[in-house]
Parts: sequence; structure tokens; C-alpha cells
Amino acid sequence: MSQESEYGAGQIQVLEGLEAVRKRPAMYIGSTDSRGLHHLVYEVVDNSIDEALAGHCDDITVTIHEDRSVSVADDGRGIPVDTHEEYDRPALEVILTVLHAGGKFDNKSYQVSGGLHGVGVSVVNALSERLEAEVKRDGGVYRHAFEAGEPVGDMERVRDMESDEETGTEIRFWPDESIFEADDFSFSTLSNRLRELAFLNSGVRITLRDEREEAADAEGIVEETYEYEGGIREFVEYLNETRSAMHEEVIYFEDEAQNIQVEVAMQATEELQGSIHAFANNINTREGGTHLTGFKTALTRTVNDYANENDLLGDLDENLKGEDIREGLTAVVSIKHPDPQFEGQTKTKLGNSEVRGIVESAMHEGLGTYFEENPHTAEAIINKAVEAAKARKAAQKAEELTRRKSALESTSLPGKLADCQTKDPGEAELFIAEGDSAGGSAKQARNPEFQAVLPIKGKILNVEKHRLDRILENDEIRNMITAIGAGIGDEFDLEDVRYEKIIMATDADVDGAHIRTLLLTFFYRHMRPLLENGYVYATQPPLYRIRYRGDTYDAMTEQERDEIIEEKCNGSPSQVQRFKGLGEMNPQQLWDTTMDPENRILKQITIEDAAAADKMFSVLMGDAVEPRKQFIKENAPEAEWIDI
Ligand code: 0RA
Repeated sequence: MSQESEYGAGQIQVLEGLEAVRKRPAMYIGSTDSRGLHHLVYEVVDNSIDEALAGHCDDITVTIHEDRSVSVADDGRGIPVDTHEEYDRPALEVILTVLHAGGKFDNKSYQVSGGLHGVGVSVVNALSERLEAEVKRDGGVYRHAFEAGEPVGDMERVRDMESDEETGTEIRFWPDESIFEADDFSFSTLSNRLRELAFLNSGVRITLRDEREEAADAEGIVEETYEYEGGIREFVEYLNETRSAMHEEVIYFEDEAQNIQVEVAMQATEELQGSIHAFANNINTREGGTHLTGFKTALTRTVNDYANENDLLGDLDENLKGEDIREGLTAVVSIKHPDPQFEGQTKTKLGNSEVRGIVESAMHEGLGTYFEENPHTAEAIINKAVEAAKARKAAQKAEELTRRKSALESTSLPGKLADCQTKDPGEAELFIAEGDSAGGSAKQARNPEFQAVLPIKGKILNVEKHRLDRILENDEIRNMITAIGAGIGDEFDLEDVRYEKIIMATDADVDGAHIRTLLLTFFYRHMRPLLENGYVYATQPPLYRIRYRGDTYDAMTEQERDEIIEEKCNGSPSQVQRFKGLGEMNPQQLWDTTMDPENRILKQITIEDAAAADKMFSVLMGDAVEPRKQFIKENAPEAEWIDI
């Protein structure tokens, strides 16, 4: 390749054409579903965040337009527009059409973001039907447009500006409908990620605007701005909004070593659920890694050291365990590394081994100092951890926990479960049906070859409010654990899961929504890999069935019902039936509308964003009433379906 001479040794990059991106989009952006679609936005925003981290940009605006395109505007230096010598084309064009070109232009030693895949804006261009770039730079406004990644005409300087001062980049793109299965940007998905980015990069102001008609009609939120001077300190406050904190100020410290920045913010709460979120270069490292290990190790050591030195362990005859200390603790650990190594199944596990020690010593020093300066808080935190240790030991002593846990692993399947014939988890489906009548119908309706049914009684236990020993006493929960067959909590093993589709079949009413949330809370807190790997689904049964001259039509919404009546039935249907609940359908109807893989509509529940999910569960399931009302009001009508 002729270009190779341009690169220094060790910097040789393979220049692939954008054609490769269009052929195998998933290799570059992970997938072509809704997640991939949103990834396009993040890829562009990451470039603006890089400008911000380099100190040249403080305002980023993301707009979802009426025509379903998205634009990202920033007030950075603007993508360079001068001629790129190697290509003899404007740099703007090169950056947008040559894969991996972005990095070559900036001598930033420290490109922090770059996204999960870090592929650059040219990938967004390749996957867009159309892309328009507008750059303000060098006293002028420049425009260039592209279709399917190919330039349309030449870059133009469209006008002069009065001053050289105003600079920035705006990129608007129309995702290619022939590539993406999804075409609908979700305000809540984008808002969660942009808010998170604003927390992680203090001082950057990010605005999200929704210009679509639906957004305005629902008198909903059409514009939100995220800006947090306090950075991850405010992130922790936000996560703890509905939890009772044990000390007013969030504990915060930062450190830098070997060009690696470390930031830690934490606050202990009275709750039972802890939540620790680790980020590396703004990426939510869901699978953990060396930064998280360093944090946990130092936390356990520092707390035990302080407790022993000050005789705070009382009659506890051993040191506190990590899990005792982490009970109710909310923490955000964020590191920025010049060369992060991402490993693991979903490339969200930080691998750089040097990070562990750096975080560990930053944490030991920072938390140690905090304890010395705030002895009352230290004591309260340790007392709570001692309580947790005692509860854990009491349960263990009675051999309850161990007995129950091992009983759950070995014993026979629950009597209420109608299991399927196949033993291949890849084919097997488990319907968790609300109530005995829906459960009964589902048992008759199912295809027993691959569909199992487990009826559950109405409201299961709210796991947000109980420790594991109580949770394991609950029959409905025990039945689910044995049916799924993969254990629970730390011992949960995805390999042992008996069904790769676990389908919540609940009614389309308020109670159904509540039960679904209780189930999701349970999966999220105690079987999280199920959600992380996309094994959890919800049925979406139709609300109406319309008959006309021997034909049957199903409608998911009132609007769809009216359209069918108008268009298919000439305005006068023979019958319109409203399904109030699954229990009201006869087995045939249940099969046709909800269980038949050929016809049914399933909603796959995924965790896009662990911090947002965590916040949602603590708001929805916690004690504080006002924030819950507020949350539901803001997110209605789709509160139950918020993308987590
Ligand atoms: C290459 C070089 C420079 C800036 C950028 C790219 C840049 C890219 C994007 C993408 C969205 N917003 C952006 N802002 C800047 C540095 C240019 C210089 O040295 O002046």
C-alpha cells in the first residue's frame, strides 16, 4: 500500500474502504439493531467530547430531527478544511471518507473517548444514506455532503464570517435504512448516555433536543441540558437521589500517575443494594476490570485497617468482607488512560494491569485521609458494615443460606413448572405467566417441544428491600431460580441457564407493569447476566382483535385499531374485541397472538446503561414516593418500557 511510507514504524494501519464497513457493519459498530443505530450518535459525540477534553469545546448539542436524522453540533476548533497533501483533498473529506483517518490528524497524545469501538466518523458516514458536514473555521463556513459515504460534489466555502473566533463542527446524518433494522432514535436512551457523558466530563454542556412531532404532542420533554460542574460527585448524588445517604458530602478524590487519571466518588447509604459503576475512557466497563479490582481491594483493606486501629469491629471475630462493606455503597470509579485495553465478551472489561495498583493506592490514600478527617462518618460506615457481616454470619450459621442455595442447585424442578421437551437452551423458552389463569391457558396453548410455562402468583417479593436470606424464602422466587437452573447472585452461571429466552407474560395493565418491574428488579439484582446477554423478553400481546368477513386482524394500539377498521373493514367491522388480560384469551388466541414464534411480538429487554438501570430500579422500587411519582410522570406513558 502506497500510504504506508507515511506512517512511522509501529503505526502502520490497514486502510480499508468504506465498502467493507457497509458490507459488515456489525464488525464496526457492534450490531445493526437499535443499539447500533444509537451507536452512530455516540461515535460522533465522542469526537466532540475529545475536543472538549483537549480544552477547545464546551458546548455540544444533539438534535433528533423531524425526518429522523440526527445532528451533533459543537463549538470545538472545527474539523480542518485545508488540503491534505497525501490525498490532495480537503482534510474534512479525508476524515469523513477514510477509515481510521481521524487519529492521524491530531497530535493528541491523549485521545480519551473514541467510543467502544473507536472507529471514527467515517464509519457513521459509510452507514448513512446522507451526511452533511458544516465547519466553521478560518473565518469561513464550509459545507460538504456525502451519500452512502461518497462525496457529493466538492467541499464549498459557503460564506465568510466576521471573525475568526467562531469555530465548530456540525454533522447531520440520515442512517441508511437498508442497513439498520431499527430507525427510531429513543430520547431516553440518548438522554441516559449524554447525561452520563456530562457527569463523566465535568464542565461540558450537552443539550439533547427532540424536534419530532410525537415528542411535542405528548407535552413531553423536548429539550434537556446536562452540565455538571461537580462531575462524578454529582453523578453519585443523582444515583442516590432516592436513597438515604449516611453522610452529606460525597467522598471524592482524584489522582494521576503514569499519565493515567483516576477519579473516585462514593457515598454510603442505608440501603441494602450497593451500586458501583466503573468507567474507562468514558466507557461503562460493565464487565469490570483492573480499575474495579483495585477499587474493591483498597476499599476492603482501608476500611478494615481503620476499623482495627480504632477498635470498631466490636464482637465481630473476623475482618469485614468486601460484600459487607459494599452493602448500600454507591460509587463511581472513572479512569482515563492513553491506551486502554478492552477485553471480555462485550469488550467492556479493562485489561491494563498497571491500573490496578494505581487505583488501589489512590483509593487507599484518598479514603484513608477521608476517614482520618471524618471519624464520625467512618464509624457510621463501619457500624453498618458490621451489621451486614452479622446478618450474613447469622444466616450462614443456621446453614440456611448454604443449604438453600445448594438445595436450589440440585433439587427437582418446581411442581408448577410445565417444562419443555428440548434440553437445548438455545431452543428452549420459559414463559413466566402472571396468575394461574394465564398460566393455565399458556400451558394448553404452548408448543411443549420447546416452550415451558411457569405460572407465578401476582406480586412477587420486592427484592430491593430484602437481604438474600429473605429473598430465598420466597416460593415464587425459588421456583424461578430452580426452573432457570443457573443459581443466583455471585454463583449465577450463565452456562447453566436452561432457557435462552425467558419471557415475561404479563397483562398490558398497571398491575402487569408492576409485576414486570418486580421481575426485572429481581433479574437485575440477582441474575444480571441474563439481562446483559439479552435472554429476557416481554410479550406484547395485542390490545384489540378485529374481525371482518372471515378475516382477523390484531392491533397493538388504539390508533392501529382505527386504521384497520378504516382500511380493511370499510369502516364497519363485524366484531371488535378488547383483550383485557392474557387470562381472558382462550388458548388458541394466546397461541396466535402471544406465543407463536411466527406471529408474536416480543420485546427484548437489554441493559444499555447500568447506571441508568440502577437509578431506575432504586426510584421505582425504593421507599421515596415523590421521586417515583415524578419519574413516572416524566417518563409516562412508556415508564414501564423505558430503555434501561
Ligand atoms: C481532526 C483534527 C482536529 C480536530 C478534529 C479533527 C475535530 C473532529 C471533530 C468531529 C466532531 N467535532 C470535531 N471537532 C474537531 C484538530 C484541528 C486543529 O488542530 O485545529
